[in-house]
Amino acid sequence: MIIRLTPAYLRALEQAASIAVRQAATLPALEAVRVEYLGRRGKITTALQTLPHLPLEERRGLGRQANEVKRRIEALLIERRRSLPTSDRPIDRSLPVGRPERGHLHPLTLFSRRVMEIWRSFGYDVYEGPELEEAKTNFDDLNVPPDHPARDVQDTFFIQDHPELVLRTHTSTVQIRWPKSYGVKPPFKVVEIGKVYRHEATDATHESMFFQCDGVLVDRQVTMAHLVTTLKAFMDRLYPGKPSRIRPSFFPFVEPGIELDLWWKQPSKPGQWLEILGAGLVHPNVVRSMGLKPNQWQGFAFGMGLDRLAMLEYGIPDIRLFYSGNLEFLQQF
Ligand code: FA5
Repeated sequence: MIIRLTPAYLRALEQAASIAVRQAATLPALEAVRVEYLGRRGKITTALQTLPHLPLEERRGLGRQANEVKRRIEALLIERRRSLPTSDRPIDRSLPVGRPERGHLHPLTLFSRRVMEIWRSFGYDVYEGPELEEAKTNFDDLNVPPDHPARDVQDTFFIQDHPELVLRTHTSTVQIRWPKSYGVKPPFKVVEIGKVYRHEATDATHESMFFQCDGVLVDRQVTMAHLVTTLKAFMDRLYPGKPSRIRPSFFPFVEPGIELDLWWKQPSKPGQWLEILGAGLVHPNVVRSMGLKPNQWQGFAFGMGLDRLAMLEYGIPDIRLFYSGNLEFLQQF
């Protein structure tokens, strides 16, 4: 068909196109409208092709007008496309939905629960104390002297304008809080698992926030034999047959003090001892802080690094992975 391009013809085309766009109820129908008007052989395209045959004085005005009509039709098509459903299939609301991805417990939570179960089976109570702790409970009551390096701002997170508060540096605070805050009378045995904070550089086995599990038992005539037997029984339940060693050590809140290491062997690396816990017989000054008489009551206490134990359990080479938020790592558990 030979068409004569005129302003009236362009107006008619635009009107027809906008009605067709509005009436298109599906994406394929809308595509057909686009082809009809803007396709290679479409009505607007064909009209534009007639331009060179027009007298020069008509050509310029009509060319501009035709291009404007083209742009307006394109804009209408884009707007209509956004408002149409992306699929022609009717929506069946009774169909089962795809399974949403589910999260799961963090490996340290899973591991803490296992550790807690073992202590519960040994008859221990479970306590949960505050992470924002009084400096007195974190240090003084535990016989840590005022000039001890742990009290330095280089090692401990203090709270600005509140020198009496710290982010607890260990869960050994359970030794004071359990008998004092709860008025629990001896004999008692209790464990606490929780986060602790230290202002220190991190590496594969050190974090500035990590988990500890502390325990304390108070009774009459408690000896190192009770402590060592308890720790061995715990390790045998957690890691039957894993090589361990006990060394003498020093902590202000126990006397005598020991440390326990476990053998850590990673693939293609030489094995090494990894320090897991500190322990000892509760210092008489700490027994007094509990509000008890040291000539009547004795106790043992221990504090272990849960992250390090979990590293051995799951074969994790670097403690920082626990806190990396790396989904590839976390989804393995
Ligand atoms: C203590 O925190 C003592 N409160 C433990 C204790 C309790 C001793 C009761 C005596 C009686 P230490 O700073 O060594 O001690 O920490 C105990 C364990 O926590 C370590 O053996 C180690 O397994 C773990 N640990 C210590 N520092 C870090 C760290 N920066 N990152 C990860 N784990 C750590």
